[in-house]
Amino acid sequence: MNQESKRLSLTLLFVSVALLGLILSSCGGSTSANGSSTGSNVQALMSARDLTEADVTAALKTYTPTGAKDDYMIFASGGHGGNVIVIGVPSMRIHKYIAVFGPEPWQGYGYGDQTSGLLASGNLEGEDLGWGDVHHPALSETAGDYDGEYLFVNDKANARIAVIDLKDFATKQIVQSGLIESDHGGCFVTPNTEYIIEGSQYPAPLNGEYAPISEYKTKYRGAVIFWKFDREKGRIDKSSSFAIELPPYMQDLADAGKLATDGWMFLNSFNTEMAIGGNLDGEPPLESGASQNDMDYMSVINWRKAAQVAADPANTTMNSGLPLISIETAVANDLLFEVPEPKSPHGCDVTPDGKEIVVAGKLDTHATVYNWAKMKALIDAKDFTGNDTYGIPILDFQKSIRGQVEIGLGPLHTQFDGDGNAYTSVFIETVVAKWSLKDLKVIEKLPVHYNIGHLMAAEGDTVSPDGKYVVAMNKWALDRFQDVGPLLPQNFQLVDISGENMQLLYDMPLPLGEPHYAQMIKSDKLHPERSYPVGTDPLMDRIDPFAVANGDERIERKADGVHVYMTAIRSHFKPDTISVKKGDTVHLHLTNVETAHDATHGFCIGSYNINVSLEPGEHSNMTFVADRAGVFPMYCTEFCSALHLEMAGYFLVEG
Ligand code: K7E
Ligand code: CUA
Repeated sequence: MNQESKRLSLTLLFVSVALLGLILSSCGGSTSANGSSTGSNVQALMSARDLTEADVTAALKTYTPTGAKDDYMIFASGGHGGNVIVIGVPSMRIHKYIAVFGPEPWQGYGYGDQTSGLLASGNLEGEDLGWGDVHHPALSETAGDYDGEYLFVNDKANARIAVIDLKDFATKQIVQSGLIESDHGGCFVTPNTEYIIEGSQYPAPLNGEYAPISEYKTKYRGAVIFWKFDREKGRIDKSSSFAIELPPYMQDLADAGKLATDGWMFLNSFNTEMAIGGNLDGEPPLESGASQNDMDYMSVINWRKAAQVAADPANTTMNSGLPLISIETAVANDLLFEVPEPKSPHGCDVTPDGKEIVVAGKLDTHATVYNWAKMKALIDAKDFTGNDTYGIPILDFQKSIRGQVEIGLGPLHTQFDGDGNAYTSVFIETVVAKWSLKDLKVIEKLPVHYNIGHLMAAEGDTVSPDGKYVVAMNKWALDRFQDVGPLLPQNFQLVDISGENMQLLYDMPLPLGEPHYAQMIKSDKLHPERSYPVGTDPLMDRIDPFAVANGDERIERKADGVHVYMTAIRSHFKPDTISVKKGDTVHLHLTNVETAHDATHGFCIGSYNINVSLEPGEHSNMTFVADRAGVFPMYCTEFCSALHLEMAGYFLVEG
C-alpha cells in the first residue's frame, strides 16, 4: 500500500468511526450540540430504511463518492458472454466489459476489418464461433506478483486462449491449438509469465481426430499446453510453445508453482475411473461412473525441465504445429508424477510462499495440504508406490501431505491473505471458511448467498496477498434480488476480511455470466493509456498503413474497389457524402484524428452492418460490397458533442 492510499484509508476509517460514534451517541439520546442534527438525520434514515449498525458500517466501507476511485480492480470472467468484466472494489461498480471471444457492438468489436479478423482467427475449421465459455482470467506476473501489464483468459468450450493488453484493455490475440477439444486448467501463468498454461478438460483423440468411444483408454488423451509469451511483442509465440500428453482423466484446475515450487505446476484430475457414460445403454451415467474411486490424481509437472526437453526435436512429435512430449518421454525424463487426491477434486491452489498446495474436493469434506518439501524428497529418492495405467509414477498420499482441514460440505477453491490464513469456498454448505494455514483449523465460517463457486482475494494469487477483501462468486441468487424472470443474475458478495470477523459488505447482481473466476489487482498497478497516437490500429499496435491525416481525406477508385479515406473530428466526418455504384467493393479507411481523452466517435451505416468505435487516435478499416442500391444515412453513434446529431452524412449506392 502506498502512502497516499494508506492515508486515505486511515481517513476513511476515522470518518467511519466518527460517524458511527455520532450515530451511537444519538441513539443514546446524547445532546451533543454539533452532532445531534446529523446524528438524528442518520438515525432517521436508518429507521426509515430499516438499517442496522452493521449495515451502516458496511455502507461506509463501500460508499464511493462521485469522483473518488476504487482501490482495487477485479477482472472477472464473463462466462458465456465470452468477455471480461472489470469491477471496482470496494464500490463494486462495473467499469468495463472487455470483448474477447464474441462481438461487442459498443466497442465495435467484431465489425471492422481488424477485430472481425481477430475473431475469425479464433474460429475452428471454418465454424464461426460467436461465443466463448470464459473461466479463468490470469493477470501477468513479474516475480510472482501481478504487474498490471496483460490479462489472459481461456475459453473452455473451444479450447482457446486470448491475450488482453492492459495498456488499452483490449484483446490482441486469440490462439487455438487444434490439439485439444476443451480446456479448463487455464489460464495460469508462470511467475514471470514465461508461459501461459492451458490444460485440457474432456479427453478426446488429439488433433481433432476421430476414434470410437470404446477406444477411450487407448485413443483419447488429455494434454497441457505451455504457450510461450513474448512480453516484448505482447503476443503468444506459438513457435516456442510446447505441450505434454496426459492420460484420459478429466484434468481440472491447475496452478503454477512459485518461490519454493518455481518451475513446477500442479494439475488436478477427476474421472481417473475413465468412465464414459452410456446411460441410454444401461451403463451408469458419467457422473456416477466418475465418482467411484476414493482417490483421483493430481499431476505434478516439472515445466522448466519440460521446456528443455521439448527444445530437442528428438524428444517430441509435432501435433497441430506444437511439439508434444509423450507420456512415455515425460516419465523417462522425470517430468510427470501423480499424487493421489481425495475424491473428485476441484480447486488446486499454491500457497503464497509456494511451499504447499491446497486441494479441495467436491465430494470430500476436507481441504488437503500437500507439502512440497515432502513431495520433492519422494521424487528425488524415486520413492513411488507404483505407476498408473499409463506408467506415470505415483507418490504416496500420506507421505506427501502435511495434513487435512475439516472444512465442510463441498469445498472448492482456496485463496489467501497476507497473515497466514486461507479462505475456502464451500459450495454445498454455502459459506466462506476461513482457516489457519499454521495449525489447519477452521477459524470462522461466513454464510454467503448462495452456493459459492470461486472466491477471490485482493492480490490473492500472488506471492504477497493484500488481505482486506474477499469476493464470493455465488452461483445461485434465489431471494437476494428483485425477480427478473427464471434466469437470475449471479451474486458477487464483497467481504471485508481485515477485521477480527469477516463482514459481508455488498451484494452485486451480475447480469452477465456465468462468471467463474476473477483476479483482483491493486488499482495503482494499472497504467492504461488515455488515447492512441493518431492513426493507430490497436490490434497491430502500429500506425495503420491506411491511416488518414487531417487534410488528407479523399476518395480513390482503384482496381480493387473504391477507397474512401475519411477522418472523424467533432462534429463531422470528412467526406460526409460517399457515392458508389452497386457491386463496388468499398474500403472505408477512417481515422479519429482527435487526441482529447474520451473523445470517442462511433461510425455506422445502417443496414450494411457497419459499426465501429473509434477511440481518440484510433484508425479502423471496413471492407464490404455495396450489393444493394439505395441511400443510406451514416452517422456518429457516440454522443460526442453538442452537434453530435449533425455528425452524419450519406452513403449512396447507385443501382
Ligand atoms: Cu467454475 Cu474454476 Cu471453471 Cu470452480 S470453475 S466453480
Ligand atoms: Cu461523433 Cu457523435
